[in-house]
Amino acid sequence: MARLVIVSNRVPIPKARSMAAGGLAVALHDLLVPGAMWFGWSGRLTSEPAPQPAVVEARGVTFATIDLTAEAHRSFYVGFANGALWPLLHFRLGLMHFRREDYAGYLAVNATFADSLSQVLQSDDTVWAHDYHLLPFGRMLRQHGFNGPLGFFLHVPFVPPSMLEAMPVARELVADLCAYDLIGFQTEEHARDFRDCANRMLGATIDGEWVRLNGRRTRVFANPIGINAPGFAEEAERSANDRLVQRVAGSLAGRALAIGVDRMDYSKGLPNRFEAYGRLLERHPEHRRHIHFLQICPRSREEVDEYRKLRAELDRLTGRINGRFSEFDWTPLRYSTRPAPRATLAGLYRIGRLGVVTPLRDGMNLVAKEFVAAQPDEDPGVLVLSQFAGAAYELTEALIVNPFDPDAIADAMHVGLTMPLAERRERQVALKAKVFRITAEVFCRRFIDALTTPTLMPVAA
Ligand code: GDG
Repeated sequence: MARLVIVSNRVPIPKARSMAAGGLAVALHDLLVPGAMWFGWSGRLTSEPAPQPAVVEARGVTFATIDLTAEAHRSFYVGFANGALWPLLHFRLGLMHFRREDYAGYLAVNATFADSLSQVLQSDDTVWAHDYHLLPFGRMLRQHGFNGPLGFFLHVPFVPPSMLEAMPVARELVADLCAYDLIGFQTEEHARDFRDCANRMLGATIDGEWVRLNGRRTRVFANPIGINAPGFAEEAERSANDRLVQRVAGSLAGRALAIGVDRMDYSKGLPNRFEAYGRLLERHPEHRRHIHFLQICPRSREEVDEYRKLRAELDRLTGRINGRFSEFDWTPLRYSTRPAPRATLAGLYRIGRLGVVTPLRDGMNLVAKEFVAAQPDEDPGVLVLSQFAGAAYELTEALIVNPFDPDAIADAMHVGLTMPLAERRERQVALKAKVFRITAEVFCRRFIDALTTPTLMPVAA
């Protein structure tokens, strides 16, 4: 069997992975099999990076990493990837900051990745690149003469042509993606939007899932990501004995726990969620003193201005809610920017009576799936889920809300808190079946199968 080479912006150091906060790191952790290679940035900034990747082996997997200069990292990662592409792909044009020099830096780092990987690549490898940092990478790897199967998965949403057109280099980016053999999106809607962009911006021909451009064809399909559901469910059950989980359970003193877990990111809808919680306490005073909201919110991307502003906003909102509703022996909102160990997180989900997942846009949202997997069958909690998370396409038995409407989130929280046990169980059975059906392993197998057996791929969807 051909070697699988995974390429992503960041390659976490193996022994630090259990603390990783971020969907991509968590998902890839389940995808890595012995014999595979993972290539990407080491996380180190140096003034004169070596052109050759540094190679280490851990648990049968080869980790090949390169360093970047601080300037390259600033324009590639802070400037273009997170300052322009991330807001654009999350429908936030007002936050998109496009600068030509950042785009030039983005191209240069992608070229460095392609150049450096080609030094350790074998001609019969299968290459799978991940996420919005690496849109032009496939075209550049082809320029180094690589002709093997080359796939790409976008973890974040994609946008319709009318929105993508705001990006001055939209045509180049769409054309670059067409150098891959296979492109996966989290939902069919995003796959369709990409095909529409290729058609409208480049005149590509669309034939079912296939996009034909300049004599090449690329399959563009939906392949929703999943979690290691059985493993996570076991971890959640085991973590009932985790000291921190026990301390939290004890501190609840019989009150219901509502839980939110998100990287601190403006796409996650945190201010609206906090406001919604305030409205719940205002409009349904019967819940006062009977609920604690725990929001775990590890800080991320603080180099980008908007993320620093978000932090200040959340500090303010937390103060306002606690200042207004707290009683001497009850604090309604607990908010922590410290990451929790994964086992603790699993245990906390399990004792959660409400999981509150309300992003304004999200490719999938793994927290929604983790919350479901962690619930006890006999007395499950209720998931409140944004209609704009990819997960909402699958998890239709959750309480689906429009995250732009804090009153709607508050109403759903009230419904969840008062839902009879029989209905909670019924919803949980359906949700759990879905989370256990499309796991990380299924996601990976579907992608690799589609990538390595192109002749078997259907010509029309
Ligand atoms: C991107 C897309 C897509 C969070 N806090 C802690 C912690 N986490 C873990 C969660 C979950 C992961 O990080 C977050 O995953 P999400 O899917 O919610 O979000 P993104 O980071 O934005 O991920 C997203 C995903 O890629 C996969 O394709 O679903 O749409 O944006 O696993 O549990 N983990 C630990 N401590 C924390 O405090 N250990």
